[in-house]
Amino acid sequence: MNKVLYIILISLFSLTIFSCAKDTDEKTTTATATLSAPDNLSASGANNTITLTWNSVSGATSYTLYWDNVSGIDNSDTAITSITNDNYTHNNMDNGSTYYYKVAAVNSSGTGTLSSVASAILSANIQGSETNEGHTYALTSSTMSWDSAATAAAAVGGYLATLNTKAENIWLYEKFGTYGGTARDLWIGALDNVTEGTWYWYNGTTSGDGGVSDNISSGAKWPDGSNKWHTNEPNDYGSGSGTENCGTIRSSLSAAEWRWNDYACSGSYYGIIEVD
Ligand SMILES: [Ca+2]
Ligand SMILES: [Ca+2]
Ligand SMILES: [Ca+2]
Repeated sequence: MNKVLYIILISLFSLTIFSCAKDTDEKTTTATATLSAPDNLSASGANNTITLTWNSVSGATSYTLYWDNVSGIDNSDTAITSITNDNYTHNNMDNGSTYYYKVAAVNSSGTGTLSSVASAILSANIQGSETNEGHTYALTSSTMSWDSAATAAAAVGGYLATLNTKAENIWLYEKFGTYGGTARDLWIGALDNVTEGTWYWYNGTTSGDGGVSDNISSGAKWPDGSNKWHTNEPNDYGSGSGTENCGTIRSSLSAAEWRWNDYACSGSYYGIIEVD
């Protein structure tokens, strides 16, 4: 073969290979990316059912929901696929567990980033459960003494709520203070049963917030200057000192009220359970 022709053919062959490689690279860089995580995943539990809602993601063809009854959800957990709405009703769930969820948007490139976690508790002793800021909250199914409410909380791995911020306080009032349309007082985890007038959270102190959570004495205020306790409360009302030693959110007042009252611990109210 002519040596010059041979070199020309080899050169053309190399050029063809180079061109093909370049085409492949361009296809990769222009492919559609997977989608970002849906915001505001929320879980509400009651009556063996958990209802989940989230913000829709532009470009999603469906959503995949991952769940388990232990925390630490990732894409190896049980998946519910092909959800075409931005909500899901999870039916026929067993009582006695806390259920954890994350959701991801799906497009032609696959499953996107998983959302933050939402959770709800189902228990025979609980009538409703909601998530806020990474904590699970639940309302006891009936009224009971403070001690019984604390026992019900421990039975699901929680405690009667510690109110760390005004936002948490108001959120709890709005979610549970008139749950099911009935205004009710709600046991929280505040006590002055050891030394009259010395209020503390029975579940322990909170560090790292400048003492905001732990200051629950009479006259205590949130950082915005609003009072934690209702007007003239706590008043240890009743015959003799130490009569009212357990804290509540006082939602039963005719005027909407998220602030607190002290009641006799033997009183019968609903409890707000908090689970970390
Ligand atoms: Ca709390
Ligand atoms: Ca008292
Ligand atoms: Ca009182």
